[in-house]
Amino acid sequence: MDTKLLFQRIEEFDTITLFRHVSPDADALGSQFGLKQWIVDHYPNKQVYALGEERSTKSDAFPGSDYCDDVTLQNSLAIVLDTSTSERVDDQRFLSAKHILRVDHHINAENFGQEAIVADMFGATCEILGYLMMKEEKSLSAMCAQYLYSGLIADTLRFSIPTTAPRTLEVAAYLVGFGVDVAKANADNFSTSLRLFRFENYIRSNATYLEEGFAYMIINQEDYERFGLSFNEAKDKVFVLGGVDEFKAWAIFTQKETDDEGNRIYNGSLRSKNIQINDIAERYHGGGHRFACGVKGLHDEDIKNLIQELCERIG
Ligand SMILES: [Mn+2]
Repeated sequence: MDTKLLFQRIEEFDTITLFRHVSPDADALGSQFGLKQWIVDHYPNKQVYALGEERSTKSDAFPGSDYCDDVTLQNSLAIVLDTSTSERVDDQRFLSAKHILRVDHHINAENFGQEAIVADMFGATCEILGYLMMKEEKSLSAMCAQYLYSGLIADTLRFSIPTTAPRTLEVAAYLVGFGVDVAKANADNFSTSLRLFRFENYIRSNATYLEEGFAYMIINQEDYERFGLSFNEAKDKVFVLGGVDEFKAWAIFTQKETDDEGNRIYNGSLRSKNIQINDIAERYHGGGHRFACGVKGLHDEDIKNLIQELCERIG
């Protein structure tokens, strides 16, 4: 990995726009605001914009987005974070930027932009940024380190996913050395509201278990609305089914909308203990990591077929 490229490009441009993916998670937001903070700390005269419309409700640990006009954006260096396909970039104006650099830890699905720092063995985009800063011996403010650490523990599930490496923990140690409030980062990411706690218990009580070692839950719109939740609040609950000895793989399908014919349309999150499943997800308008991926736009029939394919793979 070229550990100098990111810093060279930042040096070269006076205006820098930072982009993340739609439905941003803590790694998308942490990498975006962590990098913004770093640039602001080190180059007070550069213009830096963190862009993106969509926000989940559980993101008060991060500031709001900036506004950037089209002309300013066209003259900027666009850094696209944590996003593997161009269509998933929140704010498609990134395409008009003077130069596009991508930093991502997803499996390389599409080459877009002029340059990329892509490393799919890294657990988080925040881990990549922290690694680059560590290797180049950059100093960080406590705020910058806090953002990066938050994204790091979110995507690595507190250093418990299979790709967690000595490097992951070295990066974490490097960040914590700049004054991260570790307990706050943990609470920001993993504490839950009473509404969500009750919804999570509903999932635990009602999930279906198949003897191949697969557990799943189909959640309809009226199910999550009964708990006072929006789609965006309800869709991220796949972790609820994790950590069960009997489950080799698990999934949650959440109804996003109803099509013109009245059919329910679902997005899904798939997880696997140690069997690759992302190639299956790719056949259902999805993809992601080997053991953690998503699918979208599924009808009831698609879900049935997908479950069968997953059971054949793990059974
Ligand atoms: Mn990520």
